[in-house]
Amino acid sequence: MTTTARRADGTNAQNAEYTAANIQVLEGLEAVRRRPGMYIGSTDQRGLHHLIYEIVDNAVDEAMAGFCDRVEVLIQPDGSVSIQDNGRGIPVDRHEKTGLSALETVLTVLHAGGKFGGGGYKVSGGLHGVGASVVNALSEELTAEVAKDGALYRQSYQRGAPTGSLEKVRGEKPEQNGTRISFKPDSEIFETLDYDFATLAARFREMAYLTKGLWIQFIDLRGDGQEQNFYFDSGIEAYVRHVNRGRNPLHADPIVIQGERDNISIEVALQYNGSFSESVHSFANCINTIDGGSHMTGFRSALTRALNDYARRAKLLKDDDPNLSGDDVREGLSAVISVKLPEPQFEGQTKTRLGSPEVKGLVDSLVAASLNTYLDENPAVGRRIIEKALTASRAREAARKARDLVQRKGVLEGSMLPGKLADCSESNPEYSEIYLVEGESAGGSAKSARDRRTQAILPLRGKILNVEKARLDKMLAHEEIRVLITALGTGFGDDFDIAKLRYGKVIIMTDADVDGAHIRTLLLTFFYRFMPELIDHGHLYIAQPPLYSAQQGRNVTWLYSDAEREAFFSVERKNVNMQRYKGLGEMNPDQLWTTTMDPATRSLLKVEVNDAERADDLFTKLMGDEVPPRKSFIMTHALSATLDV
Ligand code: 0RA
Repeated sequence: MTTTARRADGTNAQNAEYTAANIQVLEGLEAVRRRPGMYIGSTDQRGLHHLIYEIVDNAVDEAMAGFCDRVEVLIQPDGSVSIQDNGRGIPVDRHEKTGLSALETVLTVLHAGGKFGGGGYKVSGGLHGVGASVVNALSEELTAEVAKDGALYRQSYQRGAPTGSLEKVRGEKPEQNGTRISFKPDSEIFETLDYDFATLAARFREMAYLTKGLWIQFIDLRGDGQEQNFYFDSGIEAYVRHVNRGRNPLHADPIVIQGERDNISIEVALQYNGSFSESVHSFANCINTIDGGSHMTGFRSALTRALNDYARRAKLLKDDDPNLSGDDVREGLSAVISVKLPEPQFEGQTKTRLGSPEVKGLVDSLVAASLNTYLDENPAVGRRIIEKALTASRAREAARKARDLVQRKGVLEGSMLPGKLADCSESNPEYSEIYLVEGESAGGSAKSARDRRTQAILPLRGKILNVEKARLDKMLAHEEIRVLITALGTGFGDDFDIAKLRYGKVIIMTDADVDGAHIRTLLLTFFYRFMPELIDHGHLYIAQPPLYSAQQGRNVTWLYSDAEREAFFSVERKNVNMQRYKGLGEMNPDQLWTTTMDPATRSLLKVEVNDAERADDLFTKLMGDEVPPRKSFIMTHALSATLDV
């Protein structure tokens, strides 16, 4: 089979090479029609908009290359769209490889756009760069008109296939070069032909900001008709002003940074406002890189460094102050970063992050150097920005503390019981009790000694902190306290709920020595201060281990105080083996059970606060800042003073 193609100059070309190429072309376009989603994402309104973007991008590329300053987008009442620019006009001469005109190649060969012609693009946009051929394949009808060198050329297509050859329109002598592509999306492919004016307008606005000096006219002839024009002399500087409108800018004019190196153009505009949010938009070749990438990374690093350097130079940060963080310097920041480069690499699932690693260092060094200069020349602005960042830093520190508190509370409310807790099997608090035991070794003894059905053991390591002086948040930073609260199950602070107490008796069991007394007092203080209900409802107890054992043959007598000891020796005793117990760990589990833990034989002190005021006063005295007299005072007075024995 041979196919006849009429060339732009009106002659016919017949050859096998062309035939093979043409079959490939038709197969390519057929593939697009079979699986449109692969090329434009979807066939809903988004996909529909994508067709327009694709063609407008090509015109904007021509503008970025400096050959075009006007783009008109026109939606007709029947849903067809035409996009016209005043660029050089798509070339119409014969394309080497395909034997077709360059225009037909662009419109029928997948991915051909921008890759032909010696004067191709320096940079190329396009959302996915699928090219005009995809738009052509998905259009019922498409007509391309090119005004070039005083002549007008035209060619039409249906669903991607040319309906005739490229013709030179007789009698037309256009004075200006340019391109107009008009197409009607295929209703067999698209679920809707209903464009959204506002969505399209927002995109055109963005493109106009990013291509300073480009005029985009958008006319919608459907319904009552609408028109919007976008033109920004100052490009992204105007973009930043737009973002900051109504946001109370901290300085009158955006800071503008521009430069070009290694064929990569970099433009940054930034302006702080009174808000707390960050609004930084980054683009690579006019594509909105919503996931950032190397240009964003370079910018952030430069901003943080330059502002810290300036703050130190200007003595707004003292030598021993920590640096401002990235988050601090970006609070209330509005910025636009736009880079243009020959072959951008996009990464990520949606290709919305710029890879191109070489961009990072270029942006970083340009932004840092420019900011340094700007801040030195505009110290009043510099001071305002640094003061804002310092405020952000302080607020962040306060928020962090509050958040820590909340998070810890979350831990306390969780269902996870601490690992150190040897719980009992009884879950009814009426029948269960928990021993708070000082030290691991005593804890071990108590675990062996206990009735595991009703008695839980929680060993507490070392000295719990001095709760009288500690604030709520500091106290919760203490592991032992968190473990204790979790084991009790009541929650804490505002969330305290006595009904959730997991044990009817909370028993403090400490050594009968100075340290034991100290820890006991600390625990009492904690409960008194932070869980007074526990005392009010009569849940808090103190275990009474013996001080001495007196062994006579097989008889062992346990003596719980010096008074008992004296009474014991007030009668004649022979061959008594007296032992003083210093620590709970010195008793074997059997002994601990019979003397201290067996409900049938033990004695417990119930903690009662009869006179709250007096107790409060005492605790304050005990736990105040004067350390030296404290220990002896605790030993001699604490228990008797606060406890109703
Ligand atoms: C490459 C080279 C030349 C023009 C274009 C591309 C071009 C493409 C589009 C797409 C939409 N509008 C456009 N305008 C121009 C010009 C080569 C020459 O100087 O002839």
